[in-house]
Amino acid sequence: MMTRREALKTTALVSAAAITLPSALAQPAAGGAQAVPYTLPALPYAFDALEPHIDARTMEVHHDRHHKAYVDNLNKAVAEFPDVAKKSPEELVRTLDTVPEKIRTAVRNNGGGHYNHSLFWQMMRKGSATTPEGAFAKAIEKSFGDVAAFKTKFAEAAMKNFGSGWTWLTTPGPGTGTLMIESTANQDSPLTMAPLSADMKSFLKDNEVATPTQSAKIILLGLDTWEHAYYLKYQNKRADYIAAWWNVVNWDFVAGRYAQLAK
Ligand code: MN3
Repeated sequence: MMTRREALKTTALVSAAAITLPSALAQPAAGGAQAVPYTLPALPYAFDALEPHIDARTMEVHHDRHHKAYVDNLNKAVAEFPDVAKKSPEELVRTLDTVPEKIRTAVRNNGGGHYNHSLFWQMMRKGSATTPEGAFAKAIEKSFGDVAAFKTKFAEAAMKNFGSGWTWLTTPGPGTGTLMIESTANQDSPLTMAPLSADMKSFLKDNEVATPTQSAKIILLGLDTWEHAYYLKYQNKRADYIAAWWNVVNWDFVAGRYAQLAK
């Protein structure tokens, strides 16, 4: 139960956020709840759509509880920071350095969690397995030899990522035609740039080079290797989860992102 003082404080925070947010972002929430800047996207398929590879109970808990918690905690973190709340989840992780220090860790964890999961649901689909095609298939061949070799390397990286995190297929930027496999810890995003060292900052300044504010990297595919993504069905057998996950990868979505964003 909330005390009266807490309830007043919550109401005040929510009201302040609702007043200062641009109207386009004040999405009407169902059930008469207060509008918030970030909302949980619906799963693009039923909880049991990915059976038997990813079980319905895991999908339900993962989406309705874990992803929802990231969204709720992100909204709490930005409640008093309307300039931050204006940014899309992708902008948040691309420009994490500019987020006020007071809420940077909360945005890193929960903004990252919201963005990563919003992509992850779309990277899977119900139905028969497909294979990479078109320009994206050519890029896979150029970077890894063939699709089988890519899958082996990706699975190895996902197995090596100790603890909770994600493994990603990214490209350094549009037009490079290069693909990379990389892993991040927790809900960190490969789109977040490492902070520049003082030496690098002064080098850039001395050479009159503008300090880069965000990376040009693009995410094509991501695999959630947190135990909450597989423990109910696979327990400690992450390798089995990864092997099963290839059956539900939505290659059309991944190839579409490549064709649209990275060519
Ligand atoms: Mn997860």
